[in-house]
Amino acid sequence: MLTIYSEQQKLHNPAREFLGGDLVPYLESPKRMDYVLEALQRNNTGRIERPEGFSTEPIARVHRPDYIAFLETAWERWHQTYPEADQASPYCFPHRGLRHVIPEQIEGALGYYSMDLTAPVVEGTWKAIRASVDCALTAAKRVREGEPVAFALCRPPGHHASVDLMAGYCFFNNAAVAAQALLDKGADKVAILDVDYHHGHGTQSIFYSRNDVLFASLHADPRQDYPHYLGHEDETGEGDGQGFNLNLPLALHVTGWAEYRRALEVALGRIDEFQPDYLVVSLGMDTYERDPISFFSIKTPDFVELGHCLAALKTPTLFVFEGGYELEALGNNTVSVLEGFSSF
Ligand code: OKP
Ligand code: ZN
Repeated sequence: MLTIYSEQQKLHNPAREFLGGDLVPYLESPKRMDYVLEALQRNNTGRIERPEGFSTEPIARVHRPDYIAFLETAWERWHQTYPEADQASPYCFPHRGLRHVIPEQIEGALGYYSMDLTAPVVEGTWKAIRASVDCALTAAKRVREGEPVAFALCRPPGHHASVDLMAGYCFFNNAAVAAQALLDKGADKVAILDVDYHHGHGTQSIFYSRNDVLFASLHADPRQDYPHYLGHEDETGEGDGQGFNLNLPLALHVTGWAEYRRALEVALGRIDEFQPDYLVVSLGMDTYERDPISFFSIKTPDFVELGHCLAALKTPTLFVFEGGYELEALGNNTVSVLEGFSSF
């Protein structure tokens, strides 16, 4: 399977994140990609190519122009205010009852464009998030040109980023930008299946009122885990998009492959009915039993079967890498999905 990867993605390398009332080492580390690359090479999964460089135009099809412009200069502005700091985080947000006017000052603006504290901006963030989108767009282009399937080894991930908000380690929504690019280049319908442990609330909100993109997601019940405020079963789309959003929340601690597979069949049935021109898979590997921040118990061989199930749709497919934080097994688990898909 063709993989698209860029070393530039390592430039986003925050040292710390807030977790459990403390500052801890940043989980979404550049090392994650090394573990995946090593496993791809060890298993001879196929060519690994660098992405083409795209302009911000395809990003602007999904994200608001002022959000894109903010991200481009956020580090510089922060650095002028806090020359000693190695990362930028907001501390204050336009919550209920407050005005949504974009503040001049960088900390206020950061809060305006952030849902939470888990997407710190550092010096290399802009280059890395551009490279991450480039990987998704290049892989999409290859699939459009006839490659049956491609894997975009993206990082930082994207599925929590919405039109004008960063959240959950995400800045630009790589899967959403790729899906929109496929539509802009002539596809009529694209399905996005999100198998990350966390609900892809950014992707959901981007396409919530659209019927040319079906969004289906299997994830931790938002009553029990991040992103806490979106991802419930009764969110089914609005307006033209009514019926084109499918959430399958699953309970923590009791979801193994048997339970997961039942929900997967529901999602695959809906996708099959939708008859998309392309399938984009938001491939999070944090459903794994030993993931440090997650509570499902999917095992390595189950990921092979997941790949099989996805291939059964017989649809040109783009895998876009999302979460997964158990480094030792991350490579084998990712390769398991891709090989399960290819060997169907
Ligand atoms: C990003 B991706 C919960 C802490 C959650 C943020 C998680 C972001 C996940 N106790 N921290 O979907 O893998
Ligand atoms: Zn996740």
